[in-house]
Parts: sequence; C-alpha cells; structure tokens
Amino acid sequence: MTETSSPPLASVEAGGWPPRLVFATTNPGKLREVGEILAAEGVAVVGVDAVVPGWSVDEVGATFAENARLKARDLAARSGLPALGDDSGLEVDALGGRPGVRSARYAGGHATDVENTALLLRELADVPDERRGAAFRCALALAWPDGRLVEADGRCGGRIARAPRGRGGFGYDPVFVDPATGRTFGELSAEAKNGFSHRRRALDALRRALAMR
Ligand code: ITT
Repeated sequence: MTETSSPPLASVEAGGWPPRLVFATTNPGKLREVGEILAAEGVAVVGVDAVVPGWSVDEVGATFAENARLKARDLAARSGLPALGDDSGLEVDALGGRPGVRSARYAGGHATDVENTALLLRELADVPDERRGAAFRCALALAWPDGRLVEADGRCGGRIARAPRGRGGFGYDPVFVDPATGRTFGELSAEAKNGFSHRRRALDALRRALAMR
C-alpha cells in the first residue's frame, strides 16, 4: 500500500504563520513594510484590494488592540482567509499620549500625513528638547474565518524632531527621531527601519505567540 502525501497531523496543528494571509489595511506604507518583513519568512501577504475591493471598517475601538481586532475579524469574515489587522500610531509624552489611537485623524477626518505632522510640530513648538519623548505603538491581530484570534504588540521609543527630515517611510516617520542614530525614521533605509520598528517588534511577538499555540 502506498503512503498518502497528507502532512502529518502535527504539522497541521502546530503553530506558525499561515502560508498566505490578507492584510486588513488601506495604508500602502504598512502593506509595503509587512509584505517585506513576512516575505523573508515565506508568508505571502495579499493586499485587501485584491480580495475585497473598497474594504473599510469603522475604527470605533478605544485602544490600538481593539481596532486591530476589529479590522482582522471583519476581513477574515468577508474574505474567508486568515486576515491580519494593524492599528498603530504615535504617543507623545508632552501631549499626555496623544494623538494615540487618533493618529490617522489627528488633523481631521481625511487629514494627510503632511497635515498631521504639521499639527504635531505646531503643538510642540514650545516644548524643549528634553521633553519631546514619544513612542510608536503597533497592535496586531491575526484572525481566521473560524473565529480563532492571535494578538501581539510592539513599541519603539524616540523623540519628536523640530522639523521634518528625510523622505523614507510614511506617516510621522520624518519627525520621529531614533535615539540610537539621531536620524528620523524618514532618513533611515526601509531595511533599517524594518530591523527594529514597532511593527517589526509586533510581528516578532506575533510569531512567538503563533509558535506557542
Ligand atoms: P488602516 O486603518 O487602513 O490600516 P491607517 O493609516 O488609517 O490605515 P491607523 O488607523 O492604524 O492606520 O493609523 C495609523 C496612524 O499612525 C497613521 O496616521 C500612520 O501614518 C501612523 N503610523 C503608523 N505606523 C507608522 C509608522 O511606522 N511610521 C509613521 N507613521 C505611522
């Protein structure tokens, strides 16, 4: 009798990344970063437009984690595929943690990255260098159509520059200074940012959580 080619049960049940997932984001910067990081781990990251064109969800959560969960669960249900949600943003010490979960809407509902960044610099105009600490936060949720959910988060500390520098990255990157190099995330290469960013740390934590299931 010939052996079947089915994988042993253990490899099906064991933790680890699904080979293909859809990313519940409309932000091309996030898609690029997560696509690059997970490609190195053999995971195919599919953009939402290829699966559910025009997808969006109301981000009504009070925390990054709640919003990441909302995005992932909604898209997993609509697409029938494992779906990754990312909710992220900037917490600024001198602003009591603002803009936080409202980072994308800081300067208004349809604010651009440039408008959000300009408002941040105006609000911090009188804040001295030693009080310009901040952190990027990233919450991730991976949801399956059958209801399973695995979550993780990552944080990256830095400070807010006095003016934008660099053209790399997206969002608040040109005003977020990495304390180790003194460069803004906008001045770092994609490879350098992806080496230690809040998103990289959250993906590392998610990989560990998946492996422990
Ligand atoms: P989706 O909800 O569709 O994923 P979004 O851009 O609206 O896209 P969020 O609601 O999570 O995503 O808002 C994140 C905000 O924080 C947004 O203003 C981003 O520009 C900013 N942000 C998140 N990660 C960042 C990073 O790595 N570098 C710079 N800014 C970042």
